[in-house]
Amino acid sequence: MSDAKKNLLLFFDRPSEPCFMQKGDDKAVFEIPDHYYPEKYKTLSSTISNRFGDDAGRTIPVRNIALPNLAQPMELPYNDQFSLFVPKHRAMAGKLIDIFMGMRDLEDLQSVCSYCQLRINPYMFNYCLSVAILHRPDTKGLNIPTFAETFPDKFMDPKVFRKAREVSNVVTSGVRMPVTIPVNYTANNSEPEQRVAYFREDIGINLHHWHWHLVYPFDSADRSIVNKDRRGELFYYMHQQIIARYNMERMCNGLSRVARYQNFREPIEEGYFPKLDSQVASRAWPPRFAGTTIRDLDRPVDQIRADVSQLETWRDRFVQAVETLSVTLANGRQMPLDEERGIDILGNMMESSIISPNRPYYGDLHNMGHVFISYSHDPDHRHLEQFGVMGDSATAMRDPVFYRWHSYIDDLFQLYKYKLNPYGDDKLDFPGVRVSSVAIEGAAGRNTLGTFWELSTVELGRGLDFTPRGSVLARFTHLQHQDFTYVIEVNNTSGQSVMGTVRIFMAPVQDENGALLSFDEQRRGMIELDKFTAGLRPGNNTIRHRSVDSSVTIPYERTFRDQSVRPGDPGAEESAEFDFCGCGWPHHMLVAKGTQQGYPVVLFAMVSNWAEDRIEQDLVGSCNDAASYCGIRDRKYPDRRSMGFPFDRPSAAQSLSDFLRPNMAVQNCSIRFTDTTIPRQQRR
Ligand code: CUO
Repeated sequence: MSDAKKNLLLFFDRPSEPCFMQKGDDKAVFEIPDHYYPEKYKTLSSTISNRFGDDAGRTIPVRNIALPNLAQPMELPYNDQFSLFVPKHRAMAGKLIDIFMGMRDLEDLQSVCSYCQLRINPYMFNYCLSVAILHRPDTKGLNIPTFAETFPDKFMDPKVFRKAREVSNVVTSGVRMPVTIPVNYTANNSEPEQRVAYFREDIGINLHHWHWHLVYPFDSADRSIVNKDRRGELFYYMHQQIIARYNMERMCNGLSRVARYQNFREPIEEGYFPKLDSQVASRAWPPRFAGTTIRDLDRPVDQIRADVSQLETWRDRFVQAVETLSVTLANGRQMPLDEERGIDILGNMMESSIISPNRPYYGDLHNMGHVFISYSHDPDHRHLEQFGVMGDSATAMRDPVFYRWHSYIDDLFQLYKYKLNPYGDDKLDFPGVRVSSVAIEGAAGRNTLGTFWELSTVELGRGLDFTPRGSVLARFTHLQHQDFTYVIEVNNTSGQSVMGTVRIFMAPVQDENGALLSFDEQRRGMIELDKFTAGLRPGNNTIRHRSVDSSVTIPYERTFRDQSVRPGDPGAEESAEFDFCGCGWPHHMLVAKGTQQGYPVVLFAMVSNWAEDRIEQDLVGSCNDAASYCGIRDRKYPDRRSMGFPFDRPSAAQSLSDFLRPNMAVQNCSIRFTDTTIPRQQRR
């Protein structure tokens, strides 16, 4: 790999330290042209380069180029928070992404990065550089560090960093002492919502969400970066699945399913106190008190002036489009919402991006909802406070209100789904293919899933600017489940070999009061666990498929990967697995927690006709093992059916067994939780 390419990664190392200081394990120093030094360092520039250059492991000469106009991205103060949901920030980031995308080669990109790194808000700089690396042809295969490594402050209790400072000089047998992140540190048991804090505050879940929004950005002059295959539908589906998962998690913990945030004039019941510090802003993230109502925003610093009534107007227009199955375009013409494209168009309208239809009319409902909620503690900036965790895709999922908001957003999408005709046999059945049973085998016993707490260790060294160089290990506890295998018995009576798509879902059986769920509620609570292709010989076939190969998740090692153990060069054969594909639900959260008595769930498997599902495309070199929620980079979504098929539409069936066709099977299972904590290393 060329040095210029590899050197780009140094910009992620100790992100708020200037790039003329030593970076990376080999103490590399960028030798920048004199006029790149910001004013405050200028008089010192020769001293600086001597000071950091003398014992540098290597120096990287930076090309002197004619710099582009950076005025717009530089408007965001260096120490402020950065939010993709804030329109002004979005526009600035879009501009900077375009600048990075437009650099004619890697040397020029490196040069403009070195200039920007010294001036531009570190969060925004990192976001834009990540998007550019993901989308430039000449940076393909470059493996950007996970966000938790670069900015661990967005994911962890700040006490960790104080302790990290303390222990960073204490070395035991060559390894620093790990710092332990406490469990359940944001509230005590008087707050019922705390029972699902392990889900909301899971580092892997928050990384997934951040990554998803990184892979699907909404602003750029280069439409191809935004206009990805079925992007709007994926926005709907990935967030719908988050809600389905959260609801099951809540019911496992004796809580009701999440209540929607649908009346913008009413207070939000619960508060949230994030207990996170921003290292860049040197500030604590603001809390939201219980009973807070969103108010009209007037924050000149963020160029935001918006009334709550605007949200209502946008909502009404969205609903009107759904009711009439038609979108009013800017030129006054109507665009129908048909079965093929409808949900995708609505998804783009709701999330709102440069590919949304008639943005001035349909507005920016989802993003501005995040903005209103995240400024509800200081809507007119009189207290000079920045936005709360709902304003940042890396932290939003920590807050209970995230789920209230997205539950409402999901309801608006469901209004549309209820307008569609139920699937008929022609779509559901696969004549000649009969699924006689589905079962789970694993250490917890047949048709039982075992869950427990696991104690893991992550490396934070790269993101901690204040510690002496080297490794800082943080130890934290998260949910985990025992590996298991799906066993599906299929009879192929067609007389010839065929290919099938196996679709596996899981849903709750009872509601929060112990009553059986109606089929419609159960359908909406279906959680996708896996989807894969299987060849079926004539006669009986036993399909065995391991849980660790789920199309929904990425392996634990990828969520929390340590770059230093990466094999080979990016793009090289041996490192293909390790290459950048950080989007994907974290595998340790595949299964809900369950209960100690055993939480009843139903497992569903169907085999659909692959000849009708398939998308012809070359997947070589792509990262495609977590496609269900993330799609595949630069490729089409690898399934022709609607996302969530066959449960994305209402059905006339009264129960799941009514719904079943011969190519489907169900199995009652239970999730049994054991309240023990097992160190990850011991399990391997
Ligand atoms: Cu992912 Cu609201 O879209 O946070």
